Amino acid sequence: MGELRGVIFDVDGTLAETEDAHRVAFNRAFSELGFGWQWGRLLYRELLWVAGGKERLIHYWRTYQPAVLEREDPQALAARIHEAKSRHFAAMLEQGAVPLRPGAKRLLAELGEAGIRLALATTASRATVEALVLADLGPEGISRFAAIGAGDCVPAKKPAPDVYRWVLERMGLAAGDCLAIEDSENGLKSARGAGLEVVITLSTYTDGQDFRGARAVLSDLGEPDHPMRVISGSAGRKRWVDVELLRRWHEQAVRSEG
Ligand code: XBP
Ligand code: MG
Repeated sequence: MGELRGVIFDVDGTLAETEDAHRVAFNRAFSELGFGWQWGRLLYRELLWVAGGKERLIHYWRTYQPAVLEREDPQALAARIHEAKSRHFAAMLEQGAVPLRPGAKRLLAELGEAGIRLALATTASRATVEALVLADLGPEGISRFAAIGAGDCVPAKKPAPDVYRWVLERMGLAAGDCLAIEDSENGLKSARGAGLEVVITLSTYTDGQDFRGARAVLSDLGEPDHPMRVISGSAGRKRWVDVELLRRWHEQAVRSEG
């Protein structure tokens, strides 16, 4: 475990507060395809424990609409609805409905300038990720990431460690040379399972989850004019996350590893 050489960002809830847009996109897909289902915020908070939009649909039918499983092939129906949902989500992004969270754009730029490799590790589908990066980071955005682990690139989604292991392998880096930034308990478990130190930025749907094992839990990455709140861990006098603070947290991890 040496110097900090890579930072791996989760997408939904971390780079941007996307989940309510995903929820609305699911509801628009249900209406478009003639299904009477509508997911409210309370139900969606529960359904979000299942990572992956297609897996989430099948979980919903198993739990709340078992009759659907008797008359439809769940995989085929989930794929059909997810295609429509992803279209609605992309349309919302194009309208600028989902900006990056405080500090995300700034920190990505600072890390790039410091020569620290960037990657994304998400259970969202590749199409979803590409639409978000294009909308919020522009046409060159995708090329800034050394690796993008998304959706079905691994068989087991978060909280399984697979997507983080997949990304580390493609970055050509060891877990001990990197940090992960996440928003959810599932994401924390996934990254820790891959041996990564994790910094949590709480999001709308993940406050109150169990973040034991995180190096720090923050309200967000912060900006000079939008100081972060430190919920657990120590940021010293820092009021926003910058390269120096990430290096400090990484060094603390190196020292605690012995
Ligand atoms: C969050 C998810 C995703 C999104 C929906 O991913 O679990 O499934 O909710 O996106 P992460 P898709 O926090 O790991 O970025 O419908 O494309 O899966
Ligand atoms: Mg997330």
